[in-house]
Amino acid sequence: MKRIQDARLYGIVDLGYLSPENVWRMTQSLCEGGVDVLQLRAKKIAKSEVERLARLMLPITREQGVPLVINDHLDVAAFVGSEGVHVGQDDDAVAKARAVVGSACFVGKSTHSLAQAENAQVEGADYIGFGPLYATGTKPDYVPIGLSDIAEVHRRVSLPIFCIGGVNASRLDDIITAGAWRVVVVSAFLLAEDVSADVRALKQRLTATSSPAA
Ligand code: 3NM
Repeated sequence: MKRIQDARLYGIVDLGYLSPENVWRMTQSLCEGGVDVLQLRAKKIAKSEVERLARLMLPITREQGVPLVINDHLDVAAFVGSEGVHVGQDDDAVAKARAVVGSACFVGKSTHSLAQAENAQVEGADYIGFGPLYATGTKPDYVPIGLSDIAEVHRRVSLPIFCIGGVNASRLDDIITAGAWRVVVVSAFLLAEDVSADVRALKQRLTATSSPAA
């Protein structure tokens, strides 16, 4: 199983972009392309359905050695035994999450500023998301933070930092130049014509470059 500490490319199966029938195929394509970690994000979907989808994804992600992260639903993560769980600023605290999911499951937290990123480290998160870098239809109510704090967040926070929000192939060079080492890509992959090929190409570019913040 890949370790979150070694992950560079984080994919999300977001049910805002695909229907439940396509989750199995999409999970395969993202894993085949080379995501290092994969999240199931299913806002406004019944918990029982989230659990069903997680159980559908797990044999694929396990086979590929890709940790599966459940967004928001701590109890689902605990039931299915996912490798990780992810909470937002308005969700449960990291300590609460850890109490529910146990020590074998890593806990990630969304952060939207330097202060939140530092707090998440103090709270004991295992990794953070940092963004949204750009305005994004996937999280439309959030104000983009731009690229200017990426280098600084890497100086202040020693956890794995996944830059997120509007990340796509055409912005990747700017994001890397700004100091990013790890990225999350959601809609650019889920809407791709050839998902595996796009994942593979972006991963290659990401891992071919080294960052001053690394
Ligand atoms: N979290 P896309 S931005 C799920 O900033 C999510 O915490 C964000 O999707 C954050 O790659 C975001 O389609 C959406 O822009 C990322």
